[in-house]
Amino acid sequence: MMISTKKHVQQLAALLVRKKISDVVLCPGSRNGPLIHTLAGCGQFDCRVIVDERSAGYFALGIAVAKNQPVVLVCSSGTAAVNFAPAVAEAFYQNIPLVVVTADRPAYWIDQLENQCIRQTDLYRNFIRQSCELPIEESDTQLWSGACLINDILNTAVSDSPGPVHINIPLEEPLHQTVEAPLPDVKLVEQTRARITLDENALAGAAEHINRADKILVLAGQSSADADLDRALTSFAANTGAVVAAEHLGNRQISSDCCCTRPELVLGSISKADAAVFQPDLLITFGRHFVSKRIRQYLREYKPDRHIHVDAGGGHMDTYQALTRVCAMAPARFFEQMAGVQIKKSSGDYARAWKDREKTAAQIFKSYLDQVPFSDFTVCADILNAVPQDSIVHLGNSSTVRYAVLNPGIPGVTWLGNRGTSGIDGSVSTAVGYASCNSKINTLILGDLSFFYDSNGLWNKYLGANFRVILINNGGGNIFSFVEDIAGRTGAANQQVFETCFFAGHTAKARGIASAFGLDYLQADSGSSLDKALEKLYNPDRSVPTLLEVFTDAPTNTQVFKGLFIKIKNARTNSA
Ligand SMILES: Cc1ncc(C[n+]2csc(CCOP(=O)(O)OP(=O)(O)O)c2C)c(N)n1
Repeated sequence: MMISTKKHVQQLAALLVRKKISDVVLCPGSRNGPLIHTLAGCGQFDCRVIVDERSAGYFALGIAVAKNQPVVLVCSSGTAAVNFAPAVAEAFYQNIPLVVVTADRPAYWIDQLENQCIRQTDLYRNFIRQSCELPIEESDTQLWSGACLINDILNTAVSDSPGPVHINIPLEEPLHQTVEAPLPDVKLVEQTRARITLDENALAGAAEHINRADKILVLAGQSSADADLDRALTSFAANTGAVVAAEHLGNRQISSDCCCTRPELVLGSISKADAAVFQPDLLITFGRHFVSKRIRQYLREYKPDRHIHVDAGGGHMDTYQALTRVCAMAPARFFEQMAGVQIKKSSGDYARAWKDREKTAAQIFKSYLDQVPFSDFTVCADILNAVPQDSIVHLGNSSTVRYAVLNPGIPGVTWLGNRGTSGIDGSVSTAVGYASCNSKINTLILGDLSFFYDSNGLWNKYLGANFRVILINNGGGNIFSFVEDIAGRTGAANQQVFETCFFAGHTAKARGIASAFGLDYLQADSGSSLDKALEKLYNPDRSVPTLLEVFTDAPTNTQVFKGLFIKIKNARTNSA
């Protein structure tokens, strides 16, 4: 095997192998030559190459989510490293392990008018789990120190509470000297993972809180599939009468008797008169972000007496300004233990209230859907009706994800989205990275600004026949028309500012981009053309990645979206 002569780089590669981290995304450059020579040359890594670093970062994130394993991300110096920042931030807020490796000039050349050279030390300091800088000298002491730093940082990346880590490597010329040699034997520091459980006292305390609460609400934030967690959660809810509210991105597969999968519909129906019915005595949360803004507003106003947040990393997430306890353990372990404690039998009234309300709101949703004109709302429902079971759906930020969570779930579907920071800059790249790791159908649904922003995500060799993009082109950022303060105030005061500076109206179409990057192109602009296009899109014989562009009318979309919640709320007021 041919590897770089740089010894710190050799050690890094050797330790990655020892830690079983084998997925790599390389971005071309010269300063990172030693890394490229070694990682691509030693034959022990699965290397992909992506030119655009912003896209590469998100692509790597998609692989890390798909494989539930750390992915190494390598770039040259300068703005190349800065372009990783959005994906690093997303990884930080979603607890996704990325091992970011940036090549750098030696410290003495920084700010000395050297080319492609910026201050890279601690570049991601506000959203990185751990950072280090390897020594430049190759003495035994410096190699020992380098190995210690790498062991420490890789152990963080593979811990039970993972996240992105950054290794900055100053490299002196010559950069491209290679040697035919195996990776070196290197000092390995292993890590023992402990299984954290609650002791008897903590269990008795928790049982007491549960027994004191008549109304227990569990909020399952964005998470990945976990059968152990689902089992434990189902028995916990059955024993305690708790209701579990889980949006699609929560990826929970639990009994529908206790699970409310469309909490946004329930929240949209709550009025002042019946608000107290849904107020929990005890709130238990786990997972990451919730899409629903209504749930945050509601729980901040109607606070629970107690709020327990369960998080392996022990994060203090006081989202509802009512946090009373943090349980630093895996949610599956927490609910397994909770399901085993002595708990008084619940009446089940609270869970029934949520489920009944969800049922009524779902009926209103359905009849509304049948009445309203072709719009993003009907398009999203049609798409989700057509999505194959047991496939992957990637939701773009902005209105797509909001429409999606109003719809029923789909059996066997895994739901994904960059909700860590809700950026519109990496949805395509993340979905392409994820899709490159499996053979299931992967559908990315997103808006036009999000699509054009990250269309470079299609510029790589890893697009497979399993990849489908559905671009809902409403000519701008339609979401801003839903925000009363923006559309209502700015729009009324200065329509032109709204149209150009918020909505960012445009007439771009995606056909040319599809052809540039080798995707088949379909389009639709009505209910019937959409049905036909969806049939073609999901035809089992389809053997090329395909983009379906659906054209809708922004003012109609806004009217239809706002009308739904008026309908749901009015139905309650009329029946109260
Ligand atoms: C990187 C980044 N820049 C800006 C924003 C602010 N933002 C949120 S939604 C949005 C508009 C998105 O428009 P589009 O993708 O067309 O979806 P639509 O609103 O039409 O559903 C913008 C600019 C963001 N979330 N992320």
